[in-house]
Amino acid sequence: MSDAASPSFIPVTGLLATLDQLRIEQSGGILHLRLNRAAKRNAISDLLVKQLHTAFLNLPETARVVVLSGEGDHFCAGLDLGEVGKSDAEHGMWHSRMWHAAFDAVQFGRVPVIAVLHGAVVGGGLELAASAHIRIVEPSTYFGLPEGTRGLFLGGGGSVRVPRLIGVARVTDMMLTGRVYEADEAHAIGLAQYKVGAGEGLAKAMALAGRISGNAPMSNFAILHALPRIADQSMEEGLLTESLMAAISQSTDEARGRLQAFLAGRAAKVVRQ
Ligand code: 1HE
Repeated sequence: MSDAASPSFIPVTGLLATLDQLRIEQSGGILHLRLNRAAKRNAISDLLVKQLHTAFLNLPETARVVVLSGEGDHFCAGLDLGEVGKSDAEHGMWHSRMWHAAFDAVQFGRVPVIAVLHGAVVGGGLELAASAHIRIVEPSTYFGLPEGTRGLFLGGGGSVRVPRLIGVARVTDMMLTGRVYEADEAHAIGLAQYKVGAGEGLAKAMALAGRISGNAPMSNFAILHALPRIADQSMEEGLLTESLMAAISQSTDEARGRLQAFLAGRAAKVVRQ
């Protein structure tokens, strides 16, 4: 992936700079976080998942959007298979819960996360990508869930998040038969919202990040934290949650100012892109 889209990014300092399994840079409100284990295809070791958790719990106050990508030729090869053999059932349970905590911090953190995907997005790599809010695929991207062939099961929230994107039947097929979805088909079935040309993922992410940063913070909060909860609620509960969120959002000074600006002809109209 080309870096040309992000010339003004500079490395972060402080705690986040100590996370050696990640490479983290910031430009204004955009934090670019790369998985930095290319020699192992960004396979997720215990150390990497802990560092991801730390990073998302300690985002700089100034960050308004995170762009997540992978160094090297692949986004992520999933669980570090070199670490699995040590597991008994109790360790396996806590290992999975550690991943849940980390990926919950990605999905239910303070800021929207855009994943720029290329090469392999497999196993735990897909579980991580599914925790992001926006997924962009380049033509090299492919998705797989090889857990069945390794004698494993999903453990990073994938059995909860991936069926919500593409349905239980497709996930069942991927896991039973090893079916791999290439970028075009993955985009068509909803594994990614955007499909771009080779090397264009980061530029697309930066453009989307700019738009997201321009939203009212309370609206972004509602989109991240209320929308997925509403989807999991009964219709009656969902409608009530929606009413609460709508009332809170529209009663902020930010909303009042934005509505007045529109009515005075000072705000952008909805435009076709
Ligand atoms: C790894 C891993 C890994 C690569 N754990 N070390 N995930 C998988 O079953 C995917 C396994 N990986 C692959 O199928 C391939 O590596 C790829 C298709 C992703 C990339 O192929 P390639 O040809 O570019 O790389 P490579 O030569 O296979 O791997 C380069 C090195 O990375 C090599 O180590 P080296 O020391 O010999 O150089 C590989 O061993 C290493 N490597 N992938 C450990 N995954 C919470 S539950 C989640 C459950 C899962 O995620 S199951 C799916 C696991």
